Amino acid sequence: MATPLEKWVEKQAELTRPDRIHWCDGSEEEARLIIQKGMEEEKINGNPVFYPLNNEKWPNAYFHRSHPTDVARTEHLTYVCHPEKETAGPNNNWMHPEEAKKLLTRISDGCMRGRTMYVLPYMMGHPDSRFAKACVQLTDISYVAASMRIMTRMSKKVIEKIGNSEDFVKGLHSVGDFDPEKRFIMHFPDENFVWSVGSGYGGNALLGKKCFSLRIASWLGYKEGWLAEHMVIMGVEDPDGEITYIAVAMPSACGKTNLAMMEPALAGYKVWTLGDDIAWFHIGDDGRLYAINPEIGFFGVAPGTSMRSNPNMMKTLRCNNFYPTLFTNTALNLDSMEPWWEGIDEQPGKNMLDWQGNKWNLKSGTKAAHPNSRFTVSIYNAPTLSKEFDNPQGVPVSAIIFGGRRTQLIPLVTEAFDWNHGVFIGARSGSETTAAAIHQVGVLRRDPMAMLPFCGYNMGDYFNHWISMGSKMKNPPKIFSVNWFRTDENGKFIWPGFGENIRVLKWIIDRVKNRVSGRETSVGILPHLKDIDLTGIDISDEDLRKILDVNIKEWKEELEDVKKFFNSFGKRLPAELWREYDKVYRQAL
Ligand code: SAT
Ligand code: MN
Repeated sequence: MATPLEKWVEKQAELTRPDRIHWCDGSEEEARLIIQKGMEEEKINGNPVFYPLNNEKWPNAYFHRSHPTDVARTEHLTYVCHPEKETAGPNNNWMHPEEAKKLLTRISDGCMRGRTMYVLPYMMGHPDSRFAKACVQLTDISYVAASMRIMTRMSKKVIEKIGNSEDFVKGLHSVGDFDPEKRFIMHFPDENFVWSVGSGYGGNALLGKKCFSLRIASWLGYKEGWLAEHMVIMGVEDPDGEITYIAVAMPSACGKTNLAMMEPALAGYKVWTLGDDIAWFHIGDDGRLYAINPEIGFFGVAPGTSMRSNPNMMKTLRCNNFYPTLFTNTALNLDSMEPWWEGIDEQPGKNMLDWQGNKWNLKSGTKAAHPNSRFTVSIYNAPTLSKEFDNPQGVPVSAIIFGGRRTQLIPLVTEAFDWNHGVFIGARSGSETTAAAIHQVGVLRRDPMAMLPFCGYNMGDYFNHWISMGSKMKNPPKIFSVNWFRTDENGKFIWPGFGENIRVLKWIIDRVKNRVSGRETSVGILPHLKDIDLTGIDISDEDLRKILDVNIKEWKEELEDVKKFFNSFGKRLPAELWREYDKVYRQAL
């Protein structure tokens, strides 16, 4: 008798009609074969899916060039298909599930013809964790199969675990013919099902990541009393050897990965990495909030990554273990067969190809690597990996930080007065846009909790859920806002960032441990200047004052904009958030 899983795979194969079906076991040998197939048989735009790289300099690493129209998440083609439009909310594109399935059935008819269907069984979360979820994704491209093995715990044991059960998360993925007109990423939250066609790009195609672990999982969390968030999880060890766990939400390409594995500039501090993108939170029996990272890899932005900005990532990328490392849409040095990107330590070579495969040199006047070019690498390569990473319970979080890219107004660091005020800070957060998704770069967009593109239901209800989670915790984390990106009159960043951000984390930890007092302002608690440790850096008091300043006149404009945004959720926006809004607004008058 076929299991529900086998029946489901069979049914998808009847629709998509692959030449072969390959049930993956997650082994090292299999990963090698899949990459081999990508080098020798499968093609994108006439080119091989993978090219081998210089194995001495970049062990076990491969280069991938995507279809030129397929380089970032496509939010306008991403839909959340609840039966009711209101449930999806103004923050999501919506289509009725039946209509969506009709459309995708039409597009997917025979779409895997001539190709191999890979059946990928994987866990999001450690298999021993009661928060982990068993998942199966089908895909028709080696790049996605190889990437999923780096990013998730892929193993044939998951098939045994699923056994005869219907309870597994389903993902159906096909690159189709990469036609942007036939590209859709559709979510069916009530069926634990994601269906993605026409794109091979990370967040569109690695369905365990944003699609399941955020959009669908946020909906599960809403119904079941937990949270799925777009956050870094890190441990900060202080000179006494005590580790404080912190979760940080920031929109894509704001430096989450650099932060998660930072080399602190203050002596005696050490950062331990648990995750750079996704956190699932549950309330523990002790009334604290516990976080796990459901992934086991990094899908990070390459440009800007260097020994200066992120030495631990450079070591991670050059480490050799049984997970390969992939580089997507970087430039390529043809003489040394090394990947190259803007901001890396070395100068470009003489014989370079840009991300599209065109001859390139410094005089070309274009970027060699795509601004959203990426690496896919195992977290087990990281020299900063926390020893708690595989702890099925997760780690207890003492501080939650909301950040974004704001060149003006938002102070370097602010502490919320209490949980609800913290939820307000998260909800009003915004960021100037980057290249991680297809839209205009550099405009301010509200991005509550950095979840606007990833919340799988109405954000008004999501804010309510956050408020109610706070009321259930005896010892909730303290909430903070940070902004590393304030610029001066010449457009130069005032705060040095990177490893120096430890100075801000130190203040946050000092506040968590009640070691320092703060300065109450109308927008939250700010540090006294003397409490930001500036040993060893050159930043003037005047500059520090500037980035820790609250200009209430400018805040008034900000609040008007926040109000418009809040109003878009109508009655679903919780009264608690309007109360927090009014408190700040009255003071800004
Ligand atoms: O494409 S991903 O969503 O995986 C990366 C990102 O935008 O954060
Ligand atoms: Mn992300």
